[in-house]
Amino acid sequence: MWEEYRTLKVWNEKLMNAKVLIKRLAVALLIIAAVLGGVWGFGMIGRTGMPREDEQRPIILGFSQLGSESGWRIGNTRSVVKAAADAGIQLMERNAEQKQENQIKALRSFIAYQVDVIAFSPKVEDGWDNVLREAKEAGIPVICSDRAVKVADDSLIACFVGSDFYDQGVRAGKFLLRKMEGVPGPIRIAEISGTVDSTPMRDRARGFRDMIANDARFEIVYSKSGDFLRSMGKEVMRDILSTAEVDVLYSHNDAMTLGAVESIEAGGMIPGKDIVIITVDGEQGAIDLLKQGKINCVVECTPMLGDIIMVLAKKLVAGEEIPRVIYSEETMFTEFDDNLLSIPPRGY
Ligand code: GYE
Repeated sequence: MWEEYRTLKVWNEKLMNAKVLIKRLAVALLIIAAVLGGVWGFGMIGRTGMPREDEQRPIILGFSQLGSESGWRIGNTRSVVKAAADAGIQLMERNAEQKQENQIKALRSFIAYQVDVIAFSPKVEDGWDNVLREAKEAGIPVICSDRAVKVADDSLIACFVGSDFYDQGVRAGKFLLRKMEGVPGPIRIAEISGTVDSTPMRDRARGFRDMIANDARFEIVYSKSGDFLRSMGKEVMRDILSTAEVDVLYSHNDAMTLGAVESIEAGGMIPGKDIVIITVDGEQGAIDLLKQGKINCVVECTPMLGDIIMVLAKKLVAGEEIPRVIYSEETMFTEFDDNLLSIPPRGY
């Protein structure tokens, strides 16, 4: 019986020691959790749990691309992907196939993943307030690249980087004024506009109209959206030729213009001669037609925004000040240029 008692006593002691050990372990774990919680609270660790200031962990950039509707868009995506690789930035790229709801989903997935920065090309200007507020609440800065948004609170966006679309419209108008010097009116214009409610569509239309507004010879007799698609450009031009007499085509992007030229030729007319053609973007296909005299003016809009986006992303993560708006340097190519044939390859 003593023996049993001693054994029991030994087991009891062992049990007690084990209990003490477990308690100590629990306390230690609690302390570690508290310390980690504190560190997290003060943001000393990046959103993916690794020390952000530790160069080991690359910046994570969530990029929502709106689609692949034109050579311009494909060139833009390629520019962002290459620039991220060159800058050592980890890129999460989502293609929204032209749907705003897909872009909103993509932005929400970036917020859930806790990326360091978001950049996106908003298909249209309106309808972003809620998701951008969520990004702000998550402490994730957002760059608008290529197209802009209209939001109630400007602080939801860190900056806009892209083209001055209004100025592109103005330059298109300036070319037309020069082209039509001494030509009696009426001069009937057809416009194939871009994606409805997108910044390039709104501002290219406004800049062009403001430039020709004071010249009574000009009349816009037809205007319809081709959604920046070649197929739609072809279709809308067919409709123009069957419904209106026009002297000038103002097309908001080269993809639609290439489609429109097909319809003009199919209609037995000579593009660039029977109908003066003004287009925007500067894709290789349009420059080639300009060199052939089938297009009269190409207003440049560069898709090469990748490098500047990476510079801005690094500055934002470092907490540095950045400009609210950064416009690309751009030019235009017209039939009046002497060196048309020596325009170097466009790369998109
Ligand atoms: O002009 C067009 C593309 O947002 C500037 O979108 C861009 C426009 C570009 O589909 O080709």
